[in-house]
Amino acid sequence: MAEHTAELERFMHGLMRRNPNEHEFHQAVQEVATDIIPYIADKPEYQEMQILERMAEPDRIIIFRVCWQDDNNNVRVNRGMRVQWNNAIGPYKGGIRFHPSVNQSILKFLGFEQTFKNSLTTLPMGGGKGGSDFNPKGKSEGEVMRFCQSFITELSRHIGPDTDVPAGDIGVGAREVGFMFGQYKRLVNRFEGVLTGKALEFGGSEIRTEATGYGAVYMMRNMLAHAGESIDGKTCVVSGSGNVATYTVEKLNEFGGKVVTLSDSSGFIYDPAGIDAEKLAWVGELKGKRRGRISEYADEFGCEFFEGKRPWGIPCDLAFPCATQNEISEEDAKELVKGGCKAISEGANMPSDPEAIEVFREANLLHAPSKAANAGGVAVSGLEMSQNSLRISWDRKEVDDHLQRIMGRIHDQCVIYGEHANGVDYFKGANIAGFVKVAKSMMAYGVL
Ligand code: NDP
Ligand code: 2IT
Repeated sequence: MAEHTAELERFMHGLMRRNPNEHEFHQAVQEVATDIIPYIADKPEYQEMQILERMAEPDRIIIFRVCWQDDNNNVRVNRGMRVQWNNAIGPYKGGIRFHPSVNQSILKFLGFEQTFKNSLTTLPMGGGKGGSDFNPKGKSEGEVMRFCQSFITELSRHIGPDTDVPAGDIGVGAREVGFMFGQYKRLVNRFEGVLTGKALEFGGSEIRTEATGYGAVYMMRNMLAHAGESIDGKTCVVSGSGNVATYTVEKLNEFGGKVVTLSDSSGFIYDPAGIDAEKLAWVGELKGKRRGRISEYADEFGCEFFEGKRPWGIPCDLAFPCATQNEISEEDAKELVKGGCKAISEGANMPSDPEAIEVFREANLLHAPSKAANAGGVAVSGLEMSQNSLRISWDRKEVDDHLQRIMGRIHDQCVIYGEHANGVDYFKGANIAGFVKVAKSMMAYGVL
């Protein structure tokens, strides 16, 4: 163990020196390296070929200026970026995030994580991530369209259905994908599956919109089943109120769970009566075209809104962080454990900070890491690519069956590599299972 700690320190020291001030990126790599270094300790071929070192370096990062004009004809400038992390097992694949916090560290952590996540899906997809510091909040439809067209005009030189296939993430949904796909198609004069998350009318897949949230719930169902439990009758705490949160709530309701919270960047609502289908539809309206604040839910349905707070202090059986990275601190984690939480499925990417993970580990909670729990979204993106290549579309049941099978396989791979005397370390299981396929492919290619 001691020699693994020394090796981890050496590895992280080098990584931090080469990538200064990229805290989210350091965090994501450290979490993976903690499991991979002991795993490859008796596999000298991986060390000789510097596989982990190579996996911690992106293939390339493309950075570009995005100019557009707002409704008052002011010229605006944002920064666009695409991190093409690793294409050992398939074309680069991963979402695009529009949020003012977007920077190189965040996109590198997401691209790195995506490589392992996509490998876990068992589909042939490499890892990538992109985005911009553009803030879609408060922008008109025309402004969003002009921004998207400008962004994709530059990015179009670097992507393609067999090269790099972007999709949505925070701030990028069907509307933005539509604007980007339309402009790409116009530029290259080809109708091809270059983006996923498209609307059904022009090559989108059934269930893609729902897939990340549904998948996070399937992962929870699988973890609970493995431990002899079920979702039925459980009280659930969910954060966020966007795409992933909404469909997490929908599936939890279907499985007999009771969801009592939702949040956004201004605070959370606590509805002890439960967020049923009708209330959820209202949230969809609120957060869709209207882009309203979740505090309005409290006025509409007569419950409490906690300004500037996160929902982790509310007693629950199950937790689903579905907003953003590092939204569960050590303190939050202790609150969750104190409130009776038994299991967590991470809909958001890297929502638990390292100290929080340690709290959950010590309390022996069932804890599915994001790279396993939210892989349903990119898995159905992979199925959208397959359908585009075949020029056919499958019905809802067919796609949902695939999604459930894939989430089942992800769970089982975590168990294979993560089972121990007192349960399953889902972090370790996901890290090793995600690593193996990419590492073996890189070995086969020699020194690249
Ligand atoms: P949306 O843009 O649809 O929703 C994001 C939600 O998170 C909103 O409620 C937003 O609140 C909240 N949020 C965003 N940033 C912050 C912040 N800094 N602090 C507090 N709240 C915040 O995004 P998605 O639902 O698509 O994404 C949510 C998470 O799921 C992200 O971590 C994303 O990477 C991950 N994910 C998404 C997938 C997908 O298919 N869409 C697939 C896999 C993972 P507000 O409206 O106030 O900004
Ligand atoms: O983080 C993620 O997995 C996503 N945002 C979805 C990526 C995709 O290509 O569907």
